Amino acid sequence: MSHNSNGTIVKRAREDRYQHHDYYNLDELLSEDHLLARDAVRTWVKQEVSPIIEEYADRAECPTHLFKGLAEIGAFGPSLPEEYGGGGMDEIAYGVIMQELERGDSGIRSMASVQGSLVMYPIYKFGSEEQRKKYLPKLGSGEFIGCFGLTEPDFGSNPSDMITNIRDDGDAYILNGAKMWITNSPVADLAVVWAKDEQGIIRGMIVERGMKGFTTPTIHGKWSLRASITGELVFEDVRVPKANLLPNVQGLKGPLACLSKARYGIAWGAIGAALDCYDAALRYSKERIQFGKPIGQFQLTQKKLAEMITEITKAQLLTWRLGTLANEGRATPAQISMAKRNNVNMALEIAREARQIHGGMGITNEYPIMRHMMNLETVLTYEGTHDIHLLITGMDVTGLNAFK
Ligand code: TGC
Ligand code: FAD
Repeated sequence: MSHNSNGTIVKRAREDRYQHHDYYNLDELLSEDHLLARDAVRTWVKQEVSPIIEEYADRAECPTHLFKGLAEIGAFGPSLPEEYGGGGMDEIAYGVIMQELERGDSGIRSMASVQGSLVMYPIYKFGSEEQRKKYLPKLGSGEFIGCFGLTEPDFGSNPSDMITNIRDDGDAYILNGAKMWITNSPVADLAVVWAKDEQGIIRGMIVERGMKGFTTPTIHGKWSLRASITGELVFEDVRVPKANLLPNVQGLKGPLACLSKARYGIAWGAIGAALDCYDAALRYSKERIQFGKPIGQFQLTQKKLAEMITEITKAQLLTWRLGTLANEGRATPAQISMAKRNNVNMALEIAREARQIHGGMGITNEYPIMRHMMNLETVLTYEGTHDIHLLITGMDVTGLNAFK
């Protein structure tokens, strides 16, 4: 912020002074391809996201023009095969891309997570060859925008109780119900929707904008993820052609497999948000003088910064190992839950500490801290809440199920 001659506050684009932090030389564990992908996305974020993000978040508006750019930098399905619109890279490349996007803003990472892991992935994994050919190249290039409908107004953490349903009607299914809190729904061309059939089995299907009875109202009033657009999906006797049913999966494991893919990306993404807060706080601690010294010279500030980089480094190691396991096809859903839970909570705590280091300035959009902090409140909740992931770990280590 600055003031004009009338004393009015004038907003200006925040300068992105982010510098790389790699305390344990973890870059040495990355391949040339990983580093190239990461640096390309970092440059894109500095050029395209940082100059506009505060203003879009302030207006609670999604920078939808960035969908095309996200496609161009390969952010949609980085680890899906190239012939199906993906990037043909490995899981660590996918991770570092998500990290850089979320360093810019969790909402921008969300745009990519949903498109790649929650829309392209289920069509690739569970769709017919016709569905793959029809939708994936257009999703990969950003020509189509997709969304993922699992959560309902009355069923969030327990999607298995969903009431959205389909009924057989000759060459189509009749879809009824509603989905809530759906990222990108108001701007989506298509939705991957999970609904129960007449036998009560969860099935996935592709619902296209324009189908009669299908609407996507916007949810307003969010104080978090303000640069991401969120809405509902409402189905009133929507005729969905049988050709749109995903043929190759039945049951909750379908959507949960997509969530595993997206939660993995979030585990990496959260490190990006944490790094951005740490970077800003470290710089501020050297520039801000109180009691005649930089505040970074006070032991209490050093404790905050030392703990931040320690937690970031632990999260980086956890995630790198998870990525290695994922590349070998050995990352379990419970391991992914542990990383998502740990890293998002770590990032939120770092955002809070970084805000303190910035004093009053920390609450302004002169710095990215408060925006990251507010975003991370959503990230802590979506894709499985902090406590749900704890219970997944608890179930894994005890063999006892706290949900049932
Ligand atoms: P449960 O009986 O445990 O499991 C049902 C079947 O699914 C299998 N499974 C998984 N498969 C793949 N990946 C996973 N992560 C899996 N977790 C479980 C499981 O083996 C079983 O298979 P089978 O063959 O026996 O049928 O199911 P449950 O009903 O007891 O639920 C367990 C629970 C609570 C962990 C699950 O419902 C859950 O994860 N709840 C949280 C819901 C959630 O995460 N919602 C996210 C909505 S999407 C979203 O937030 C997008 S935000 C996007 C953005 O903007 O970035
Ligand atoms: P609830 O399930 O009602 O939980 C409320 C509280 O109860 C939480 O603290 C939870 O941990 C706790 N709780 C619940 N069950 C238990 C238990 N067994 N033991 C202990 N505690 C428990 N969903 C989609 O399908 N697609 C999307 O694209 C999508 N995008 C989203 C975007 C945003 C901005 C937000 C906020 C959410 C989005 N979601 C999306 C929904 C998200 O996944 C849910 O909000 C989340 O799964 C939690 O569900 P809920 O909000 O209904 O909370």
